[in-house]
Amino acid sequence: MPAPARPLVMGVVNVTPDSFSDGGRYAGTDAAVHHGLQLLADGADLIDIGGESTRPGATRPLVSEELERVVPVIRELVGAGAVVSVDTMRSEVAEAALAAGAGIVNDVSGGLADPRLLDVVAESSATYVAMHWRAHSARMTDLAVYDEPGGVVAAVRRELTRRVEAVLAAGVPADRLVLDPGLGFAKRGEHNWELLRRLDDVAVLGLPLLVGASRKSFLGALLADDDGAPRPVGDREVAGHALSVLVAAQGVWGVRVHDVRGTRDALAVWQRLSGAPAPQPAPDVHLHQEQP
Ligand code: PMM
Repeated sequence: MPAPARPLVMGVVNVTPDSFSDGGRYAGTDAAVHHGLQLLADGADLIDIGGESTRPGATRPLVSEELERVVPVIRELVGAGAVVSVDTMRSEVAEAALAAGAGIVNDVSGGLADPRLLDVVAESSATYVAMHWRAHSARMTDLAVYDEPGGVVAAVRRELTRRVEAVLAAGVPADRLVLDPGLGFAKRGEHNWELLRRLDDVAVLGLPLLVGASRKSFLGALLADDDGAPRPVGDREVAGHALSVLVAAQGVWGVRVHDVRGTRDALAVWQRLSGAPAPQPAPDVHLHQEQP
């Protein structure tokens, strides 16, 4: 069987003072733009720009704060030729981001946090990423319970199916829809591993998948030292690259990562060995790929 195409590499720019993964390093517009340009130079296909930290227990920014964080960065990076995705759960932010040139709306709540966001996407030509989510960060750890038959995979599949129905009902066509299992969102380490082991069973209607494992705490726990202290966030990249290769071989549409250069290196090795074709060049707004 021919290898699936290389996944699109989505580089992360968190314009936040409090994200777990990069701790506020790109909180200002200039630093965020500079970082986005570096990710492009490193080989990112897409740049994901977010202004709300989703770390467990995080407080939500005001809408005005989120807008001030992301819109100028989106405008500059679109101007530099990037295909930009906005990481937001809010319709107002999605609307402003699309007006500033974003081509993808990456909604970690899959339309649950703000149902009007689906209408905004439906009225645009943007691609929509619907992630599996149960509640805002303050409550999500309490909801990491998957006791029903079929465990986490069956639950994520069922809950994503409901989201797909809502997204289609809002008028977003299926060929602009990408799903994400939401690693770490209302999930403990064992849930993330089970989902990664069975990604095929997560894909609903054969829709493409985006996977965001980069720097997450289940990798810190995997690499804990002899005393059980998790590996620090900045030192989890190699494990993330291994995962990017493994999910690439499973045919995912995209990987959301912080270290774009390392990811592209790891994927280059896999591509060379597997004969995987490059992804289709990312067009301006319409990024859906043929599934193998
Ligand atoms: N993870 C984070 C934020 N946004 N979006 C998608 N689609 N999938 C993810 O797994 C995801 C996301 C949280 O991590 P960060 O601090 O690296 O942004």
